[in-house]
Amino acid sequence: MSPKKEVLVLKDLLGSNKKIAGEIRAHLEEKGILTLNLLSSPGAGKTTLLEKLIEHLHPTYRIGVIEGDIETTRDAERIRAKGVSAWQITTGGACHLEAKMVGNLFSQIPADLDFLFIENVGNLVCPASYDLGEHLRLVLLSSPEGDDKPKKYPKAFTTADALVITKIDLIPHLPFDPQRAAQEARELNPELKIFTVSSVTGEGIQELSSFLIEKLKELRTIHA
Ligand SMILES: Nc1nc2c(ncn2[C@@H]2O[C@H](COP(=O)(O)OP(=O)(O)OP(=O)(O)O)[C@@H](O)[C@H]2O)c(=O)[nH]1
Ligand SMILES: [Mg+2]
Repeated sequence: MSPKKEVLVLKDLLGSNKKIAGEIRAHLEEKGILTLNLLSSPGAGKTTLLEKLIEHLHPTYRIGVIEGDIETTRDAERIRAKGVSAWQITTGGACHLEAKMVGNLFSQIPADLDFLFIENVGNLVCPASYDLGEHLRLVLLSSPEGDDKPKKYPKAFTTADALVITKIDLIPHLPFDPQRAAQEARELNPELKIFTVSSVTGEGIQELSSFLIEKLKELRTIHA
């Protein structure tokens, strides 16, 4: 295929993804379910952060989790062990989730959820191009990855609503400057909300939980 045709095919794919994502978002808004898409490189701490958020939010809030991975149901099993429903999507090789994969699960997802978390495939590049119908996109950057990453992988940061700097308990052992990471990310996206958390010590989890609860209230006020 010529490069020009390849670009056109990609545009078509993204166009139809966008349409499905819009339908998913409208459905979720009607039900009052705040939906979050979590993006990061592999191992940045997405599932561990979800486990911690569940400890804070469940059972006061009803939570469901969609887990995206290339292979295995390990992350869904971790979430179920916390007493929360989880649906695993295994992409069999694809490096990102697409809206139609989320849409296919809809008949299984209870209509009375408060929060639907979608953990994307561990990858800081491809998932950034695919709207899944979420209301908020969280990008995680863990301290061992380095504070220079936002400008090297800009789309994940320009399309996100919030940056969550994870594994801050490790900062004393690393040449990682959270201020530098935050500044780079804000230069790309001045609107970005920034949180710093450790899923080991629990630092910052309360602040992030409160932000999510606030956003749930906003969603329900707007779509009452
Ligand atoms: N020190 C420290 N380790 C953490 C923290 N959060 C997660 N980890 C560890 O980092 C590793 C990866 O965490 P996961 O939560 O599985 O990462 P993930 O982003 O879900 O990984 P994938 O789903 O494979 O992309 C595990 O060994 C976690 O125990 C943290 O806040 N501090
Ligand atoms: Mg995971």
